Amino acid sequence: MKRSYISDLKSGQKVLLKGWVFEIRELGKMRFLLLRDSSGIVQCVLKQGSKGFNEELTLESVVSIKGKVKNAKLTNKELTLKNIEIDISELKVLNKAEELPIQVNEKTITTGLDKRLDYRSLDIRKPKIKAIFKIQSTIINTFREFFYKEGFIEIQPPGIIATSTEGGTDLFEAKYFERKAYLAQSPQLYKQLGAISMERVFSTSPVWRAEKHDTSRHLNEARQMDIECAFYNDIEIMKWLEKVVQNIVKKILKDCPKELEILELKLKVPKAKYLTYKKAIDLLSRKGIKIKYGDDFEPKAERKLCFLFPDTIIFTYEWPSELKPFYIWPKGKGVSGGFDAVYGGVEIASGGKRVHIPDILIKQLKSKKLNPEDFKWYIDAFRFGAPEHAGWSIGLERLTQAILSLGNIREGTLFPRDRRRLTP
Ligand code: AMO
Repeated sequence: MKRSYISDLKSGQKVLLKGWVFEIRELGKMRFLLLRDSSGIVQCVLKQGSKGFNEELTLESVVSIKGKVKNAKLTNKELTLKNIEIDISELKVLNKAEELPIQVNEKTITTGLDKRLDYRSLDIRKPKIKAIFKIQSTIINTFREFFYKEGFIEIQPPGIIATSTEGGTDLFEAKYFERKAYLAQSPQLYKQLGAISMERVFSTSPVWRAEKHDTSRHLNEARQMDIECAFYNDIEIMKWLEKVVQNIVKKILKDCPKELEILELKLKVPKAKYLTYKKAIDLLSRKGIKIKYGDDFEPKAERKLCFLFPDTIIFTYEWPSELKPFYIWPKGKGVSGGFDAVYGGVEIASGGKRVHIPDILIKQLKSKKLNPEDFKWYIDAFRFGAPEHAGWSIGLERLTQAILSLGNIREGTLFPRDRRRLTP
């Protein structure tokens, strides 16, 4: 008999189901269990006399069930199919689960995040948690599809690098035969070389940052969704970010209504607001945030911007050069072609127009106290016909956090890596 999935069940069918035991209720001569597979949850009824009635059942055991689909009217099980149940003719325990260290079927999640992360493979069985990762999968897939359709080439940048890109202090060192190497902090330099040669490129890649932050917004391993585009400037490239984030939210609304319901979220396709860094500083100071020209945005300032412009991606552009990395184009008078984007209370992306002139690049590196010799391969690449170009990077976990209003970025990270956590 071919296996059926719970979401495909129709009344009257004889079916074989496989899945996990989500809930058990014993009522003397009847045993009710909720069976969960990747497509849903269904109530199954096991009557005395049916094959397998005497099997020892534990929560999360893997079972196979043969039975008939019957009409039913279930009211109280929000996640369970409401109009049908399974009359079991045979139940087999395929792999019995031991006593669970965390509860999978808790109605509201009360187990602490740390403990849940210790047993993450159980945690992600919870419909609420699985919903987060279904949506995250929709986010990254929509990003890919969007730029692929726009004629961008997906590139695979290296994960082991020789020099820092985002500042020297937060690199993880690795032994590379006789030399020292680092884990990539970003695909930055490589996507630029991709763009000056292939014009439009994108990538989705893990990045590693040895930042000592222990915050609800920082990870030591994150995933970035990057684009880089030749013949574009900072202003033009921001539009791509606006469009793709709007598309991502539209796609979630279309493809994940069940997940949004489970997460009790009402999403809106965001608008976009563009402010120069200077205007943003003026506005924030007028609204009571202690900030002056030359300051980075503290989390409080980012949250304030999001409060002032709800359901909006807020772009702040023309940041001071001193606050941006060496590869960001200097527009003059200390102003750069660098920008940030905040949404849902957090910074989700940053980017800008790049330096494509070797002499300016050398000057910028020196001004950031970096040694141009270390970047020779990169600088030299711009000597052989390099167009102006621009790009940006969205943090996947940050965007998940923003869209789903997650209090902690770890909630949107399958197996987070932070200062204290290297397993599971
Ligand atoms: P930046 O360092 O701002 O820029 O990173 C871009 C985006 O990546 C995410 N991100 C992080 N997410 C979680 N934990 C972290 N520690 C972390 N660090 C970064 C954020 C951030 O906005 N190369 C440039 C981008 C470019 O100019 O194209 C860069 O990496 O969402």
